Amino acid sequence: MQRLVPTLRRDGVSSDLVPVIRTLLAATKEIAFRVRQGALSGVLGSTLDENIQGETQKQLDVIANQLIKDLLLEEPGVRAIASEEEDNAVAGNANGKYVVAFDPLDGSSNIDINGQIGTIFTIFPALDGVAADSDEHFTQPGNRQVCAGYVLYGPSTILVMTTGGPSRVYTLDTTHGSYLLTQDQLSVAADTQEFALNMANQRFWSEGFKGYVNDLLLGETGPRGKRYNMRWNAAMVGDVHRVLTRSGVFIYPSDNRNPKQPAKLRLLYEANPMAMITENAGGKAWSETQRILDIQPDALHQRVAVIIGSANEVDACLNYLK
Ligand code: AFP
Repeated sequence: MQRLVPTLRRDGVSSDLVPVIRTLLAATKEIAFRVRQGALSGVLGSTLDENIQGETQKQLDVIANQLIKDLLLEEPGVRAIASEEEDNAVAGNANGKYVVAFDPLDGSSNIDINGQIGTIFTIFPALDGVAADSDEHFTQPGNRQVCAGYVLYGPSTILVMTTGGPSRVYTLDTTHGSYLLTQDQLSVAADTQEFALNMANQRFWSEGFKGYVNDLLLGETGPRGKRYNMRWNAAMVGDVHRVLTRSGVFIYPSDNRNPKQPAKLRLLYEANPMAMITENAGGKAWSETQRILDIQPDALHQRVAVIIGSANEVDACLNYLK
């Protein structure tokens, strides 16, 4: 089985970018270890406890953020980082060529139930002439990403990543601490009979979206003419991984629960990387009115609606929203 670095070389990844990816993934290996320790992770001593000044017991999501942040800020190729857990961009090396954004522990409510959780990340080129700590580095549209990936901490630890070419799957070999290529190319079927969305929000949806879901539920007796099944993990990383593996559509639509927050998921470190991975696996990723990767961000923690997965199902959903 091929290791990560030879695979990156085969994909023509720049020699400046490889160490940035390796550093990021080194942090995920430590997180994977912490996740496996579960409730013990906050009480067993390790080098991490020394790194986080004075804190010996931390929530896993705080630990995950600190780990990725600490390692990336020491990596010479990183100009800045942004995280779901940080209000603003944090400066790294002023000469670094890349900026990295991440959701350190997606699906954090699943920590307590021993369910699926993950890390989602994206890498952009740093902008010339822009201060290292400026949020501006992170307001580039997703079509400028040079790498997008997620690590799913499930029964095994899986990395799904694209550097512009195919979306590839690696599995963490815990005996040697290496990510090994286990699926050369993900490919999402265009059609599906599976959807993932939080049905509890139904009354807050637009009429168009209600109509779409209503027709899914009618199954073979309705206009869609086939029976659908539903799955919901409460962790985007797990739901999107299932969609990419078995086909399906993952949707978090806009809603009117809170007028100040019409959508839930974050563009920078959730929607954009998942959109690039999905498109490079042959799927489709839209917000309600445009391709996610073409959205021009106006804020670091901007939220967007997402419709991601099997291309024909994404199109079918979009038809109801016109
Ligand atoms: P947290 O990681 O902040 O708990 O949120 C996870 C998430 O943003 C995304 O991964 C899930 O798809 C979504 O929230 C689940 O949201 P619901 O609370 O509506 O189930």
